[in-house]
Amino acid sequence: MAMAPVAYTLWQRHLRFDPNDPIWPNRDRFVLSMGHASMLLYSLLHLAGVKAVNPKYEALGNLSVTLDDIKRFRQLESKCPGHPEYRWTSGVETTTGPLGQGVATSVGMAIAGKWLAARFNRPDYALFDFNVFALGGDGCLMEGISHEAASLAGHLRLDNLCWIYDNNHISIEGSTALALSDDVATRFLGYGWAVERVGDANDLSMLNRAFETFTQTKGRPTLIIVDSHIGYGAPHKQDSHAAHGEPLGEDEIRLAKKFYGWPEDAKFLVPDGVREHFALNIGARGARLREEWMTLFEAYTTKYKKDADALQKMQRRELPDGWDKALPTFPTDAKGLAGRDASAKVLNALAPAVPWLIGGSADLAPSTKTRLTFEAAGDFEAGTYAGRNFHFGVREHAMGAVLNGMSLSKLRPYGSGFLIFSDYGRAPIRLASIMEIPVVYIFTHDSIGVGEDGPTHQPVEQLLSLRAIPGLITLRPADANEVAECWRIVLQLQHKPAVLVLSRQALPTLDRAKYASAAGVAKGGYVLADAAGGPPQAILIATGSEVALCLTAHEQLAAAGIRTRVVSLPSWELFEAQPDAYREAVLPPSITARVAVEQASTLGWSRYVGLTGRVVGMQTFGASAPLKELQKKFGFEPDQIAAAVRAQL
Ligand SMILES: Cc1ncc(C[n+]2csc(CCOP(=O)(O)OP(=O)(O)O)c2C)c(N)n1
Ligand SMILES: [Mg+2]
Repeated sequence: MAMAPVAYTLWQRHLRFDPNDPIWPNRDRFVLSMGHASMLLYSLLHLAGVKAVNPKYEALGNLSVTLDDIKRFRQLESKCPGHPEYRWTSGVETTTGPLGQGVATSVGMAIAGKWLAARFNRPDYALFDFNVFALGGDGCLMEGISHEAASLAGHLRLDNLCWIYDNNHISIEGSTALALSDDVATRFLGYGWAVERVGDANDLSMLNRAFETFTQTKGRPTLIIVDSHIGYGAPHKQDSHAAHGEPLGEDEIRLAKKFYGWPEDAKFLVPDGVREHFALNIGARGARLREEWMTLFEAYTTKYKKDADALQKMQRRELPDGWDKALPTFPTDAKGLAGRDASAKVLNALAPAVPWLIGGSADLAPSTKTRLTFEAAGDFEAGTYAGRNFHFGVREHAMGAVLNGMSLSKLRPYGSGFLIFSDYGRAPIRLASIMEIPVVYIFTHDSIGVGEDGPTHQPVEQLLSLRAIPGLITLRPADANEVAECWRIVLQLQHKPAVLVLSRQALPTLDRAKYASAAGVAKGGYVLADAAGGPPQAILIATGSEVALCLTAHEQLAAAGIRTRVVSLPSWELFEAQPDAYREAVLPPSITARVAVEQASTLGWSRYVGLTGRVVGMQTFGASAPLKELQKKFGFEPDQIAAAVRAQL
């Protein structure tokens, strides 16, 4: 209720958005970061007559949000779920609800706007100049992620970004004075933002001026602080946290309607002329702007065919033809290559063929090896926005949300860091999976293999916890050729995020003439080495750096006349998606002597080794010591693995 005038002014007078085509690439973005106020967004989508878009990106004739959906707010199948959900309700630009995520995601969208403009605009062809608006409350600004994201946005001088702060001094427990005494204006000035104030959320002309000032402000993002009264017009609940946390109740609703001069008995009333009023403003303006853009894009297509083609492909999350031609294969090498180094080679081979594959690191690129090193790659920096190497700073949480915003804008972003710090950015990874967007995460330093850095830097439960996120594809490749195959799979994902879990230390590049082809990675798991002279007596299952240990154990056991099979299982999710017949061929139910080896939490492995199998994994945190000593201490040596197999038999 309180923010309705703000949303009204923005949508009706400023937002460049065509309700008939809510995915038009150069539309302004509106993000409702305070996802609990979802009804504000649903009302806008309904009143503006926003049309539904199907999974083939076709705008259908029907409304995205019907009055019936609104009547069925928060009920199963309604297009109006409790919090706004991308992909479920057309016109919702990003899923929000976890406070702070929306504002941070909007930074990614603004970054995408700058990148697209720098890469695709030509003299007389301003294809991209959209603005990004995000509406957030006290909660969004209290969350740490907003601090990280605002700091990055200020540094990058994103003048296409406008946050609107609903300054109502109320959150769930009561007055914000309980826990907040920031000087928000000074805070944002310190980040290099322009700050404006609107003292009354009902003052449409002040709001209008604030948005106009934003569009004229160059070189910095804008924060508009709007003073408002939660539950405005509800006489007993206004300015109280009860207006946030409880239904107003029948009597209070009547009084609020009276205050607004509304028929007190009417429910779900849209007075005559309201939809027409929206059609005449946001509708007419949006249709005209989209039409002009389409004409511009047609001319652009004749003149810059290749770029136009790239844009079309990006919109559909397709890849350029022949993108995987440059995918390297690696020769057998006992000394081998670290997972991160193999990934660097693959990424740098593929990136020239996929120009919108862009990303970077939370200040760890020299360690994660994610830098694009070819000459044309460049750096994305304030003022020079065409670069492909991003520097997110030491801000893992914001990095995740920014990647989401970039992906929602149809770029193909990746972000990187140490696996241990995936915890810091877990919330946006989860949201990427809920939204079904193909963000790629490259997490290196994947285990106690980190060695001397010790337990604070050695992941134990992170891999398992990423596997627990529904829809997320995790991959922990065993050698350089598996790394290449992982990238082949990951880039083809259109609606799933993926995590590449890579080693810091060298892993031998396996002899693929002796062992099975790394193409097996596509199935998530495959028989890498099998028993000779009869069916296997036991199965060894491993991922990543432990696969080579298992191969050594397998050979030791073979010399002693014990027949084992070694299964490389880089991706549980891909393996689980295979037909039963394939999974049973790889892990025959009749062979119950099984040992799984992974330098991570053992939780979950019983799925593959059964109740009687053995898991060689981590039961505790690691320790600071050279890798060799840690392997010995925690049981990751071929002798110990072979002993586990013997015990199983
Ligand atoms: C990360 C996160 N923590 C907690 C919540 C639960 N929560 C929902 S709204 C809210 C209070 C938000 O206050 P504010 O943003 O000022 O919204 P207002 O009450 O003014 O509408 C909280 C704590 C949440 N949605 N997300
Ligand atoms: Mg508030």
